[in-house]
Amino acid sequence: MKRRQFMTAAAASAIVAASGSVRAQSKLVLKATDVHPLGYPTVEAVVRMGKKLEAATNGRISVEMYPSMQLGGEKEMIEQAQVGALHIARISVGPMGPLVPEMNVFNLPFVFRSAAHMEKVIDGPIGQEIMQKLTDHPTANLIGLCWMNAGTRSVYNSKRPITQVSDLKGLKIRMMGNPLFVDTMNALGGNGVAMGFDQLINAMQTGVVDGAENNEPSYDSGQHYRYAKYFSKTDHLMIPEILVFSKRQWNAMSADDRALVGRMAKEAQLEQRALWYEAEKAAIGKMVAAGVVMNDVPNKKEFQDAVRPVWDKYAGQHKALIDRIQAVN
Ligand code: GTR
Repeated sequence: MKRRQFMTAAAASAIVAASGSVRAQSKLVLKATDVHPLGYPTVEAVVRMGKKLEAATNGRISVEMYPSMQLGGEKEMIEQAQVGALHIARISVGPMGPLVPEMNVFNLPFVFRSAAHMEKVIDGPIGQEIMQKLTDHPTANLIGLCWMNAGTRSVYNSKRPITQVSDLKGLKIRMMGNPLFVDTMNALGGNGVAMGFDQLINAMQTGVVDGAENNEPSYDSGQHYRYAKYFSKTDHLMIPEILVFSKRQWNAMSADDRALVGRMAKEAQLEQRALWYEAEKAAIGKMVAAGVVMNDVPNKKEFQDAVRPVWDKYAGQHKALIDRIQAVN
């Protein structure tokens, strides 16, 4: 009896050891998604990150990319990452603002002076702190991996060029799902309509909205120019994007694997940036070729003054943070 018990224990520990080594070597396929198509800078950066992870782990860790809203719109992507149904999601800070209040500071209209200013902020301690707020958020269930560039957002519509604030009067403009953006459009005199990126084409086709606002690469790759040919360089928002990782999966990974993913994500941040500037240039070229009517806004200050009520409503609670952002140069 004694002997039998001993053997059973030995057999059990052999099984435990075997399953441990199987676990150490078992393949991990990280499911990643993005609203944008293959080739878009954010998608390409994550695809490249996957190849690097695969090379660094001899194929043990890889990334499977689901581009073009294959897993739903941005809201669905966030929800799926939160429950661990997917592992990596590239999302905008836009819809994260209501969840992580400090992130909403990046969503304030005209908060950054220039792309260089924005990059300095996200690359520095403020960027790190704000990303950490997301990671530490008690119910978000997400790990913030890195920032990405998304240029500036400008208004486009099917009716007329916007050269001054009053041109927006009466226009229904789709905004991202965050009350701050609806308030921004309303402060400018338009009618802000919140909806997902995945619903926008249909809304423009059916006249539910007259247009939207976004950066040039999204306008181009989303083929929004087919429904809204007036693209007016309002540059009212400069919202960075983020790569998030499911906390559930993160907690299941070894410290080494986490460090590796974290390091590669940091590299992806810079790789995406270079791709971003190329894509922006290419998109503008394609917009010209597609006959988009583009115009500059001669008096930006008029737009900045018009969104003061948005600052009054949302900025007060973050004054110290905003002062620090403005002091970065
Ligand atoms: C894009 C951004 C997406 C999404 C989209 C939108 O510029 O990359 O993540 O936020 O805008 O307007 O919903």
